[in-house]
Amino acid sequence: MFTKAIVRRPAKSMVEGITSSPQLGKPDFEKALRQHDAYIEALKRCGVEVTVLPADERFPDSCFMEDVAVCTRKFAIVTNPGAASRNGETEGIAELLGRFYKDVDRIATPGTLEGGDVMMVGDRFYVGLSARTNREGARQLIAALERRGFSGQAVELREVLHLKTGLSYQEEGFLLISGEFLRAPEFASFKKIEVDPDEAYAANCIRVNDYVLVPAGFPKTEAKIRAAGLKVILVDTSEFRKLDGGLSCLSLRF
Ligand code: CIR
Repeated sequence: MFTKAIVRRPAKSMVEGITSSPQLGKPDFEKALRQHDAYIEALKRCGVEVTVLPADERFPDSCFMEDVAVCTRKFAIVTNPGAASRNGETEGIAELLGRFYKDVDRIATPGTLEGGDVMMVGDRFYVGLSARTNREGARQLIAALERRGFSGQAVELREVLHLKTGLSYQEEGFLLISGEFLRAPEFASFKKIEVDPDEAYAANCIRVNDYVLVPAGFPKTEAKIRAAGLKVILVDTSEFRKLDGGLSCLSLRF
C-alpha cells in the first residue's frame, strides 16, 4: 500500500534533457506541464498524498524524480546518478526524505545507481546493471537492503536505458515485460504480460494501490493489462517519452 508520492515539476530547461530518441522531437514544455498535472491527479486518485517539489532549472532531467532515491517500506536511500548532468539532482534529497523516514542511507562514489534501475517485488529487489548503475552501486544497494532484512539481485541489461524501461512489476505476480527480458531466467516464475516490440514504451507502467497507471496510446498493452483483471488509469506522457522518461520515472512512491 502506497500512501505518499513525491514529484518534481518539469523545468523549462527540459528541452535540453538527455534523450536517445531525438527523432521524437523536443518536448513541448506547456504540454508537459499539463501532462504532469494529470499525472499528479492520477496518483491522487490512487489514494496517495503527493508532495510537489518546484522545478529546478539547473537540471533539465530533474522531473524524473525516481532516479534520485530508492524508497522502501523500512528505509530510503539517496542514489548517485551515473549521468554526469544529473548527479547534482540528489542535492537536498536526504533532507527531504528525512521528513518521511528515520533511516536514510546513500550510495557513495565510486558506486553509481539510478532509481529507474531498481524494481521492488515485495521484499526482493532487482537491480539493473546499466550505463547509469554500475556493479559497485548495485553492490552497495544490495548490502544496504540486506542489512534491513530485504534481499536483492543484480540483473544485466544491454538494450534499454534502465531496468524498468523494459519491465515493471504490477503486484499479484504480474510482470509487464518486453524485449531482452522475455527470456531472462530471473523472471521465469512471474505471470508475464508480454509487451509487443511496437509498444515497448508501455512496459513501464506503475501499480499504485488499486490501479495500474498505463501510458496513453498503447492499446494492445492496455487491453492485456485489463484482461489480467487489473484496473487501468491512462496517463498521457508523450512529452516525457521524448526524453526516454516513463510513468515510473516521474515519481517516488512509498
Ligand atoms: C535520462 O536520460 O536520465 C532522462 N532523460 C530520462 C530518465 C528516465 N528515468 C527512468 O527511467 N527512471
